[in-house]
Amino acid sequence: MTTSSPAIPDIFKNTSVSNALKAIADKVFNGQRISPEEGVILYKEAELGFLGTLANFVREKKNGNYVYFNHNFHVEPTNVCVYSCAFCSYSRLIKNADQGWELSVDQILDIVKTYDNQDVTEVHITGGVVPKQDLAFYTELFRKIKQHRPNLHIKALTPVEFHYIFKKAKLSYEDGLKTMKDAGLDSLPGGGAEIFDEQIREQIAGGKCTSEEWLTLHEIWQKMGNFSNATMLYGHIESFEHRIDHMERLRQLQDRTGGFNAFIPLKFRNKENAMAHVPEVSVIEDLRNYAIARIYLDNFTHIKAYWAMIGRNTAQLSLNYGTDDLDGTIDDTTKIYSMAGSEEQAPKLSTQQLVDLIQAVGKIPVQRDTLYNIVKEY
Ligand code: V47
Ligand code: SF4
Repeated sequence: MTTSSPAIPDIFKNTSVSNALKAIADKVFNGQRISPEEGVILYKEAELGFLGTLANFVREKKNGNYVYFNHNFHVEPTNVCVYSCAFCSYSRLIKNADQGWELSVDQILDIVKTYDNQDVTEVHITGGVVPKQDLAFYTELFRKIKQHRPNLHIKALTPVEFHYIFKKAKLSYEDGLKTMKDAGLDSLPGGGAEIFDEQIREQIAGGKCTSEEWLTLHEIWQKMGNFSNATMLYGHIESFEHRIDHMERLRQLQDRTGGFNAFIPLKFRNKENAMAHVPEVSVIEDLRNYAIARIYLDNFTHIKAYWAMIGRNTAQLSLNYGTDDLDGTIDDTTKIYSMAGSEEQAPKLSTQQLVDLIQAVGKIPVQRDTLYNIVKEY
């Protein structure tokens, strides 16, 4: 969907806006890509109103007034994990496995079957990393889900799990991903990206797949003709430069493949984890971050506000700061964010609640499937 280019709004001709910001606005309104240096200037200098105007312009060019959501549910096969990321409130170390859960293939299938009479289109499967949940486990699980419900889109696992599972199975990334796809895997969620800067990653998520490995796995998957999402964990010990570096690496990969559906900024929540002493950023910073992501990632069609993590009120506000997607109904099936201190302690929204929330800010609700095919416009 496209709209014609407007005249530069008067607020940007005002002398209180620096020449550097005016030059960035000029580029954005002319459909030109901004540089990493300009991205950092936006983080350091631009106020929220300025960013909102630019982000809205880009958003409307790409998605008009549409706001997308889907009917989905999550399955978290385990909250036990061989890793111990400092920001994670959810996982239990493998030595404390008795404090966690580890579902079997049949237990997961039973959860999937509880949705038999509901019009969900997607199951999102991800959780901790444990030796038992290996290649055989996931291929059996995907096959059984597809046998039971062939049209249910399986969005599952991240490079964190793939790297661990394929290494153990002595498979190359190519062969491993092909095996997963043959078993029924449809697309990849965006998790495990955290922050790509190697030094910060080592401090908050040391030991799991590297940034290079995360990007390589997505590149191979996408070059096989498939789609995936990308996330960025922000608002902890990273700098603005690190956020731009993260988005720059994604923008370059997207130029090569076009395989990312959506970018999902994830706000660091600080409850009951090893980084509880790090304060959370403000809602203003959340909105600025969404807007800069929308401006910077000119080759991503969708920016998702994941309401289970950010809370429905901030997610709703963000629709005027560049986001166009709210994820889905979720049905109270994820614990990752409630355990980390999200406002949403039992994340579940009905279609009507999502529709009302979107219409209240003057936008058009659109139910989609995982690949953004339109199911219904409201
Ligand atoms: O990689 C964990 C994040 C991610 C915390 O692709 C935390 O559609 C904030 O990737 N504070 C997993 N974030 C979830 C994820 C996701 C969620 C929704 C939709 C999609 C999609 C993907 O959750 C992890 C990590 O970055 N996370 N703990 C925390 N304390
Ligand atoms: Fe494990 Fe993922 Fe938590 Fe890290 S973020 S400890 S990989 S469950």
